[in-house]
Amino acid sequence: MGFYVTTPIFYANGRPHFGHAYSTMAADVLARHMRQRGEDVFFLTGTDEHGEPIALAAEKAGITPQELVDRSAVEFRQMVADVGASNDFFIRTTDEGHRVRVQEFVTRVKENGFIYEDDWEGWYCDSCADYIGESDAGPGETCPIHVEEPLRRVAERNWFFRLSAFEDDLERLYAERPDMVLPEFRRNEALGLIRGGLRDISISRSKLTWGIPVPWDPDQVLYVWFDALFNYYTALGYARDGEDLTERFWPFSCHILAKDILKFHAVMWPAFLMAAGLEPPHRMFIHGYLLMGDEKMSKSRGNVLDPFEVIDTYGADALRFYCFREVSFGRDGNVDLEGFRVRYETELANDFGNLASRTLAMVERYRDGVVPDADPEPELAGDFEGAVSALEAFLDELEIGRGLETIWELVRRLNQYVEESKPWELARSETEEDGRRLDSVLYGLAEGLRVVTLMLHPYLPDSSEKLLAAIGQEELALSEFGSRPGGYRVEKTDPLFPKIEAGDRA
Ligand code: ME8
Repeated sequence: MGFYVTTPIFYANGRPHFGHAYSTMAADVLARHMRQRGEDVFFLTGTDEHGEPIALAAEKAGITPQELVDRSAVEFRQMVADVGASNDFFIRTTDEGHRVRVQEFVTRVKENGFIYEDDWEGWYCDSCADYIGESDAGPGETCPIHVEEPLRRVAERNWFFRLSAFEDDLERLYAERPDMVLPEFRRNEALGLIRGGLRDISISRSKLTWGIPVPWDPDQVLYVWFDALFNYYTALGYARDGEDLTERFWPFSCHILAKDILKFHAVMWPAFLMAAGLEPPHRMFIHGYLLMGDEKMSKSRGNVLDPFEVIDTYGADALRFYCFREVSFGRDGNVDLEGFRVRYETELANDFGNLASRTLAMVERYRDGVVPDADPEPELAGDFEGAVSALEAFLDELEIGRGLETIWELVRRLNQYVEESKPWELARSETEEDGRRLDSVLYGLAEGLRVVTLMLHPYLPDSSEKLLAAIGQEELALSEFGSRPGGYRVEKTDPLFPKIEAGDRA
């Protein structure tokens, strides 16, 4: 069974922002962690390039939609690289491979009897690219989400998807798969939408040309969500030349997304798949919103955290660490520059950076750079018992923040161990017993550092690799405390998380 993790595909009409970076980092932590466990992993991200909002943005900018999405895809690819993501493929919905497969699916859904033609009249929000029910339109016919935007009255002859036919199937699916949608409160929200009754949805647009043509009615293009959601499935068919990955990875997907697109993923997507005769996704995790302090509203503009400036100054690891330490994954949470700096200094530089530099320096000073071949003290070994499986259990539940918290308890425990065992006093002593104890202490510290660094690798890919290289740990697989014998040489490294002077600050 493979492990297939995805981010939403981001709209190619805006600039990449913190929210996009956040979902990408989360998916990356899971992908890297599962690779460490020897799982067969595929990590997908990309851009959503069709639909009215994109056509409108291109018109405004005086360029063609294709030019707009080509530029935007470059920026999103850069964002993905900047946050250190290890994605296996970057899908663009303008890819030919995607288009032909979407056309196949929609044809299959029609053959299965779930698509029909009908007239429609109602409210439409250009920014949502969605129809708004009569009762959902805000006062003065504005969008309930884009409250400033007037809705458009539209009348069209369109193709419709029989979403209403899936109420019972969806209800049954949710009962059979209690953890398909996580966290639980989001699952309940989705169930509420299903139980509230589902309306059929229009899946084509007649006045738009920027999209995938409806195969049997080329004057219309497919509704952008009908096209976009299928990316999770189509990519597997053409991401690797000459190899179809579908059997290996579908339905073992784990979709990462935020609450804004819950309805599309938790209600429509499983229904689309069932209608095409395909397995619904294995899992999806709906995370919260990062609240970043609006430029206009924020009293001190100076405290707004720009993720890309932070990466330039402090590196991607620092940003990844901060996000998953600061905000409980699944909940909304505030992020700001001051909070970032505090965690950088107190946790990354002091807790972890110092633990690493102290440990390596003591092995150098007291044992000429060779970790003693000794047994660890039982108490320290005891504190590491079950640590790897605890981390695995959290990440199996996609609890990225709690996973990091478990690791951090060990980092703190190791620092406390340095204080308690006082290696510098043992080193001054002339007795054989203290010499042996120093061997055990140094072995335990080096071994603890190795184990936590491996566990931290998905969160801090760059700095962990530097440190693992310094201790000659080549394998990235998670490893139990006590499993690497001493007798190996370590090298010092430059500080992993250097002090950033005011002038260098983001
Ligand atoms: O909705 N905090 O694209 P999009 C955390 N193309 N995450 C955030 C966020 C925030 N403040 N703001 C955005 C689309 N996100 C569609 C998706 S999928 C088949 C099609 C993240 O560019 C979060 O993952 O508007 C959210 O779901 C996504 O960006 C929306 O990205």
